[in-house]
Formats: sequence, structure tokens, C-alpha cells
Amino acid sequence: MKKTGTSDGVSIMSEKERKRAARSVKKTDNNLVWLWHNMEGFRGIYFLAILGTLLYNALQLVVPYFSAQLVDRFLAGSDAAYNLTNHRDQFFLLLELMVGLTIFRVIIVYLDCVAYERVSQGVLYRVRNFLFDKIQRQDMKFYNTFRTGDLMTRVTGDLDAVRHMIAWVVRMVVEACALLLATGTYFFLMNWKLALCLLAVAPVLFVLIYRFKVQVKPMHQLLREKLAGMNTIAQENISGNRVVKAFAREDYEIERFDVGNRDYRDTNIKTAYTWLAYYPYIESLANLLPVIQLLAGGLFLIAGDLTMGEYVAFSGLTWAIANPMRQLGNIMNEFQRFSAASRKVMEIYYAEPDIVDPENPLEHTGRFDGLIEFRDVSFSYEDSNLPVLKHITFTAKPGETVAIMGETGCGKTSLIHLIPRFYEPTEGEVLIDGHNVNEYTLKDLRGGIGLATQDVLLYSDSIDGNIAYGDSHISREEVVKFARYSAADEFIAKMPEGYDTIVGERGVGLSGGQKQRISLARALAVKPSILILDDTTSAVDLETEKEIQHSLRELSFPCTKLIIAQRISTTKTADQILIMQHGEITERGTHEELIKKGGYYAELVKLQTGM
Ligand code: DUT
Ligand code: MG
Repeated sequence: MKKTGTSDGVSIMSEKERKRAARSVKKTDNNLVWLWHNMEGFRGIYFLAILGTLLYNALQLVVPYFSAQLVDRFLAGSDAAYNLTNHRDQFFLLLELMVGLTIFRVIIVYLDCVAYERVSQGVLYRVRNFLFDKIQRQDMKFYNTFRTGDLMTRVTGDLDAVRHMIAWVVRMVVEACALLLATGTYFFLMNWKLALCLLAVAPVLFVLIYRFKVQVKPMHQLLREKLAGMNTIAQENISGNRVVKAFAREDYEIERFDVGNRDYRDTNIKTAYTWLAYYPYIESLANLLPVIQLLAGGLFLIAGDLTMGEYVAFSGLTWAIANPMRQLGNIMNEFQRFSAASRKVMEIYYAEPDIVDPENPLEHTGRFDGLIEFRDVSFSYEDSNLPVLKHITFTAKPGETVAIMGETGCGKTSLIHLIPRFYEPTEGEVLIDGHNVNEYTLKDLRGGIGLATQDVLLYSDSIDGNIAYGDSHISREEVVKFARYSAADEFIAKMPEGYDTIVGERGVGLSGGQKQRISLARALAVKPSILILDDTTSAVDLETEKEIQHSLRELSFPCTKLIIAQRISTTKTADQILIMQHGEITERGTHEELIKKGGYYAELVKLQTGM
């Protein structure tokens, strides 16, 4: 189990897999090379599968050969009756060979399907796990950049296109090439002149397919974007459905989805039409083959350059050239789908978080003393150059409670996010126990911090599971103890299944204040050296809040507390109160000192207490 915001979760990959992944992270821009990297361990069986494909396609040519022999020698030939009585053993041998080879071919095809499935599913499983691992380890910036629906598309639809490439596209290419090559060679050996005449269509074919590729490539990229867009609409609506309902915007949302859906359908149709524009030409070329053969073959036949037998062999095998030609469009389409999808997968595959462990991290065991220092810290988000924090300097001594107040948007949340290194300051340093936070490993750093975030997210799990999220080893007694600290025990005990009550996604079934209290218990349950509460008791009534305040003073472990709050009642007992305005600390001191000062805080006190 892992704590919100820590860098190290339960590893979903074995050490061996991780090492393999590290090797294959040699960055490449080529999606086929990338695929090859990820096929490590499967390459042998894949090679066998390709050989199998070649074999059963070859058998496709051999079986008709035997049946022709059989017919000519024993059934239709002039001495068929003679052969049948005197060479009966040969007849049976041919028959057995034919049946045997057919069964053999069926077995090969079957094994081949098994092999392709195993390899493609194996690679898919590996890449999917790797992607999830990658996504888990990204920093806040990543989550601000990528939309959830888009990420979901990458680990589902896009990955499936990659699997399709391994299991189907490569196989079709091998099949088409094998047939073309085998028949081509056979034709050349038989009669190179006629073979050359047939081959005259090849340049035209290549030009057509190349033009098709150029035209269809952007279509597949667009198609993929439309799908991700539609998934995003669906995902946002499902997870934000309560807002939709509150504003009675169902019809509007259905309409919005319909627009996305229609757009996706139209792009799909357009992509299909792109191929349809080429189809008549390719089909005409394929149909041209028998005509060329008739014309050129006829002329060669008359001139005596071709025997009748050769002519028959040519016409019997034209399909082996025409069919792969007809498949080319399909293959190209699927290949472009793979191309567009794999680019998206690779973007995540190679994504590196900016915030990572230092190369030589500080040795750190046990707890922090809890000394927090901000030294002239300034900060702005990357997507906007507006400074959010300006020259912040303050110290919270071990065990102290520091309250941060200020109007909405003044930068309180941004400030506390610098402590667990969710973001890096643009200037100045944040230190814990005298060391810059970037000297610790993320695991050590975040492991020492208990954070209750402003918007509470609970997991679809029992209340017990939610509280023990950061440390799954703690006992039920301890879970209850932390629930008491956060004044949650009473309402939890009244729930139908007590601590085993399952709360829905995002804590459906609980009130805002109840969720906040569970989130506080969750932050306390890791017995942090530093506790950060971001507006955690804003939805709790005054009486309960008082209770929580009292418990926080009596914690069974030493702990420095940073508390963001709007209410004087929450902050007045703090050792130090910081008032923030527009990213700056404008007032600091104790409750009494600040009242005496007669500034923003004194104004707040007047407003909130009516004195
Ligand atoms: N901001 C961004 N990007 C973010 C988060 C915030 O640009 O990802 C901006 C919005 C705001 C400023 O930073 O103008 C400070 O935001 P913060 O969330 O730190 O404000 P707050 O003091 O915590 O406000 P509230 O009391 O509403 O929680
Ligand atoms: Mg905030």
C-alpha cells in the first residue's frame, strides 16, 4: 500500500522486468525498433511463428501440386487405369501424402495462431504494466499536462493497435511477401519473359500504395486524437456526473458527446473512403494480370517460347500475385494505425519526471526532527510566468504549529506543495532538518510527511483501508485511535458495517466534513514527522473542530504542523501565524501580536467574532 503522493508504490514489476525495461529504455524514435526491444524473451517463439507462416503458405502451393499429380496419373490420364492397377501403392502414397500434408498444415496453422497470440499478449502485458508504472511515477506537471481520458486511451486502445501489429499486420506482410516471392521466383524460373510482363504492374502498384500511405497517415493520427477526445468527454462526464446533475445539463452533455461521437464516425468514414479512392485502381491492376497473361502468354505460345503446361501453371497461380496486391491497402491501413498509436504509447513510455531522486541522496533513517525552513523562496507554475510565491522566508521549529492564512488564490496550497517536492521552487530553498528537500530520496522525504490535501480523494475501499492507506500494517486498534484523533470514530461506528463500510469512488456516501476527517486520519496514520493540513477542517462544525484541535495537541508522536485554514478558531492557538497576500507573507506573529498590529488578521478577527 502506498501513501498519497509518495513515490514508491507496490512494485507491479519484478526486478528482472524492471532491468529489462531499463535496457529497452535506450530511447529510439523508430516504433519498430521500440517494438523489437519490447519483444525480448519472445523473439525466439516469434521467429518460429513467422517460419510457421512461411511453411503453411508454402504448403498451400504444394498440396495442389500433389492433387494435380494424382489426377493426371491415376484418374484422368490416358494410362490411368493401367497405373491404378499396377502402381496402386504409389496411388495410396500420393493420397496419404496429400491427406498427411493437409493435416500437417492445419496443425501448423493452429500452433501458429497460438504462438502469435502468446507473443502479442505477452508483449501487451509487459508494455501495459510498464506504462502504468511510468504513469504512477510521474510528477504533478505530468498530471497537469495529460488528460485522464487521453491517458486511458493510451493504455487501452493504442496498446491494442500495438498488439494487432504483432499478431496480425506482420503476419499478413509475411504471408503476402512469401506468396509474392515464391510465385515470382517460380514464374521467373519457368519463363522469365512472361514473368517480366506480369511484373510491369509493380511500379504502378508501388506508386499507388505510396500515395495512399502519404494520404492516410495523417488520417490515422487524426482518428486517434478524435478517439482520445471522445474518451475524455466520457470520462469527465462520468466522474463529474454530480455536477452535470446539479445543473441539469444532461441533455447538453449528451449532445456534446454526440458531437464527439459523430466527429469520430465521420473521420472513420473519411479514412475508409481514402482507401476506396484507390481501390478501383488496385482492383483493376489485379484484374489486369490475367489479361496480360492471356495476351503476352498467347503471343509467346504462338511464337513457341512457352509450352502449354507452363501457360496452365501461370494461369493457375495468378491469384497468388493478385491476392497479396489486394491485401496491400489493408496492411498499409493497419500499419498506419499502429504508427499513430505507438507514437502515443512511446510518448508515455519514454516520459521522464522532472522531479526525481538525487544522484547521491542523503542517508536518512527514522524520523525527521521536523525543522522546516523556507529561505527566500519564489515560485511560478511552468505554464504561466506569473509569480505565485514571492520571496517567502519562514521557519517552523520541531513540534511547532504554524498556521497559514490568506485570501483564496494567494498561494497557500502552492507553498505547502513545495515541501514534499510536488514542485520545485524557481528561486530559494526549502529545507527540512537543515537539508534542502532535494537532497533526500522522494521516498524518505514524502514518507516523513502526512498530507491532507484540499480536495479529498478517497478510494473505493473500506474506511479501514482508506485510513490505513499509507501503512497497511497498522492494526484495527490503531486505525480507531487515529479516527478518534480526527473525531471520525463516532460517525464511523454508527455506519452499517463500521470500519468495514465500503465507501464509493471519491468517497460517495459521506458528507464533506466526514470525508475531511477520514483524510485527516489517513494523514495521521503514517505517524508523520511533519503534518500538513490544507483546509482540512473547513467543512467540519466548530464543536468537532475544537475536538480535533485538542487531539492534534496531544498526538502520541512528535510532529511539526503546518495548517492552512480560513477560521480564526483553527489558527489562534498556533505558535506562529503567517498571513499571505498575493504570494507574499505580509504579517507574521502570534494571535495576540497580530491583533495588536491591527492589520489584515485583526480585521479577520473582527469579522469572524463580531468583536
Ligand atoms: N495556479 C496555477 N496552476 C496550478 C495551481 C494554481 O497556475 O496548478 C495558480 C492559481 C492561483 C495561484 O496559482 O492564482 C495560487 O494558487 P493556490 O492553489 O496556491 O491558492 P490558495 O491560496 O491555495 O487558494 P485557496 O484558498 O482557494 O485554496
Ligand atoms: Mg488552496
